[in-house]
Amino acid sequence: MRLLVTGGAGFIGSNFVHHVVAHTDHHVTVLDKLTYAGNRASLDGLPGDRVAFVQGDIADAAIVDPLVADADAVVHYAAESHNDNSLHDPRPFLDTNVIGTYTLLEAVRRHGVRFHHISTDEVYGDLELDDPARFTEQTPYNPSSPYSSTKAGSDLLVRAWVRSFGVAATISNCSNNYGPYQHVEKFIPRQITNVIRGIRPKLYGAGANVRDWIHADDHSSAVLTILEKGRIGETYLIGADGEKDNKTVVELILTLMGQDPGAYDHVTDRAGHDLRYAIDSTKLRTELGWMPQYGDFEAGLAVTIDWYRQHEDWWAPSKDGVEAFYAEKGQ
Ligand code: NAD
Ligand code: TDX
Repeated sequence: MRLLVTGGAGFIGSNFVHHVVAHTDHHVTVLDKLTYAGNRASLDGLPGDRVAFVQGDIADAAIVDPLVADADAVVHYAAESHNDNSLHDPRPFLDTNVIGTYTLLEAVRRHGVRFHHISTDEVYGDLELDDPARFTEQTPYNPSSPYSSTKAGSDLLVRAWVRSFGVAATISNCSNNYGPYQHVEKFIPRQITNVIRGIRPKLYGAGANVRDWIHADDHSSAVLTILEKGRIGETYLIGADGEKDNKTVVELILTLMGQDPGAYDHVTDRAGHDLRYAIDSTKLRTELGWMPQYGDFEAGLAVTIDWYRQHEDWWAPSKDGVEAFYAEKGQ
């Protein structure tokens, strides 16, 4: 297959391109705008006869149209992805997540191309900390932030284009990813690189908020499974039973890096901070036979810490700017 991967120079998109090259014969064209979050170096080392790169905006129909016409399937990762940025300046989230997705949908509709839309569990809002429930494909949409509301909007556009125009699309909603190539603005890489730089990790509020962690490579294998075996028009939730509160994760990072597990600061909480996300991925596991491979979060985190230790050249150019942005907000 010839895959068009949008956002393939970002965190999860680049992990997916590496996964596809290692595990399939597919050819990949990456379409990425290279915003602050995109990094061409995340695709270094991949074979030129398997992976092509085009710099461009998914909201630009003139760029999108010929690339979609040449593809057998589009896997759509490109997005503005950071909640804290969406609280500061929501506009790019509307432009990319809503208008960008609309532009891609119109192109796949014109050319009859298969579409897989990457989304997030945040479209479902949050759960109480003491609620035993987890999100399923039936959970009503209830997004909290400008980021998650634009992702919810993009999911609904995909559903409408399936129903109204017969577009051959699937959707997946995944929980929090960790692994290599994640931008230092995000929770886990921020704390790892803080410790490397001798800065104390920063925990929002009390740190009781729970996230359901999955390794990015498990997300990639799930997306490939849905692309190959998923039923058109269906939504699949992706998760690996990795619920942890933020305080536990910070303490684990400090311990794995040989520091005092209490050597972190509590900082100003995020506005509207979602309490807990948790995914029930029974449908994907039973209907499509997918299983995560990275069962041990602590082992996966240790490998991720090593990656950041060995790739300071990859993350260092972004670090000071990100910390200055957080410092202005008391975070
Ligand atoms: P990221 O911010 O690391 O990467 C986003 C990529 O999209 C970057 O390379 C950026 O340059 C590119 N991009 C942004 N705007 C663009 C535009 N207008 N045109 C073309 N390219 C553009 O994000 P990520 O964490 O890798 O997330 C990827 C996708 O996965 C997003 O759709 C996100 O909603 C979803 N998701 C993320 C997580 C997570 O834990 N990070 C979990 C579930 C779902
Ligand atoms: O310095 C920090 N300290 C802190 O306590 C940062 C950056 C975050 N946090 C908290 C906020 C969250 O409870 O850690 C948790 C994780 O934060 P993020 O890495 O910003 O992720 P989150 O807001 O949960 O969203 C992520 O998962 C779902 C991705 O960024 C989204 O793109 C995805 O949709």
